[in-house]
Amino acid sequence: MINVIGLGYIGLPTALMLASHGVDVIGTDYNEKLVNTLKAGHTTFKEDGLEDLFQQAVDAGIQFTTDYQVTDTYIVSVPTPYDRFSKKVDPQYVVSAVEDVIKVAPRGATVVIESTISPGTIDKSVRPVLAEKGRDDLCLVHAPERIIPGNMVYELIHNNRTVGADDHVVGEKIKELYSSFCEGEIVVTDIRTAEMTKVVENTYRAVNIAFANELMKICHYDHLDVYEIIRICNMHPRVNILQPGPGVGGHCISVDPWFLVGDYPGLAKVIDESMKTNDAMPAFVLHRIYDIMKEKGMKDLSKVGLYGLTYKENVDDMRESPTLQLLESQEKHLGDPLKVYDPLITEDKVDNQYHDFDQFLKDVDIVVIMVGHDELRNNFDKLRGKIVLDTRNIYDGECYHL
Ligand code: SAJ
Repeated sequence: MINVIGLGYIGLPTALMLASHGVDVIGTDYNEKLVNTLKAGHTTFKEDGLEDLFQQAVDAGIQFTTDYQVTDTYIVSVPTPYDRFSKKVDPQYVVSAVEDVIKVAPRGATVVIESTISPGTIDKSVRPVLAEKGRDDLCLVHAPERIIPGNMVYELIHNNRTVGADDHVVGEKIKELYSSFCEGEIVVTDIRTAEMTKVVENTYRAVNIAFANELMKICHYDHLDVYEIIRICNMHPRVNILQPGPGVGGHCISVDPWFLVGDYPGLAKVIDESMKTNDAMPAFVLHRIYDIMKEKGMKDLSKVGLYGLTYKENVDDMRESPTLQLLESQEKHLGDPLKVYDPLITEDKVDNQYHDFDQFLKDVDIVVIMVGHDELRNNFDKLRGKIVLDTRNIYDGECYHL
């Protein structure tokens, strides 16, 4: 039996995937409300294919509980927040999950950490816990997840994976476990290499997006079309530039690269600048809004509406969302709060939030496209007659760009 600890964005789909592929799974989370929701037969967030997968796992006998189980394999997928000041990873949830596992784990059990951690975290924060409790018999593995919100179920099956282990035999055993559902290649390596690869993958993307954002500013300054330039450059066989945007959100690309800056401050210079470039994008969008208002002779900020609150299209996840960052930076200017609408955020999360697209459009003159949800792409005709600032380069009508 596998005990999956932490039933959030990564732990839940992983537990469901294992269960629906014939593995005996018990999912544990300390959040009683979440466990009760799952027990009542409901998923806790929206994701393509998750409902079906949930049903298959339930039919296969998956169980949910707040208790840690006595078993030979644990998969820990709890959050790893970062300290905004030091930029370092905060491993408190991983450490406390491991402490709880230690209390029940039989001798020789394997503890797989899936949570993203900065290079060296297992040596610095997890091994000392095992040593202190006299549990060096436990086998440690780091198997970082790689799935992208919005396409998680597909990617769980098709992505390649990395498994880092102290002991190659244990690594191979865990590789076999993931092979129950993963059709991609699974590389077995050591723990420090696995830790580093995960953070490097997200850093590569963050630096590439920062490059695109910088190109956008250069092109904006010189009245060039950055999207056309990137499109043409990407026709070169060895060039693949990502897209500029209103900022970088989510719990990965906007967070993980800071671990490298925090741990290697004198060395991670390109990464540091890239993160600052991306973090400055929401304020840049705000400046563009002010420019447009000035050009149109408008003074009333309450006539400006932001479309989209999530960190990217077609997910209901608001973590580190550029829209939230923009609102935060606007508050500092003490202006009237901007209006906001997102079809995927049904609860009230910010001031002046709308839950009806038509009412939102009725009340604003400027629409800022922050997120390209399908709802918007299918309703572009509703934007006709509005002043549109499109930060995602998706709108087919006349509009402003970044
Ligand atoms: N973004 C841009 N321009 C682009 C692409 C993205 O501005 O060209 C923005 C998005 O709008 C969003 C942010 O970047 O705000 C991040 O979105 P994303 O879709 O690029 O990535 P995430 O954070 O949803 O998922 C990433 C993935 N990592 C990589 O592609 C290297 C995923 O595979 C990881 O599993 C995930 O991070 C994670 O958990 O680490």
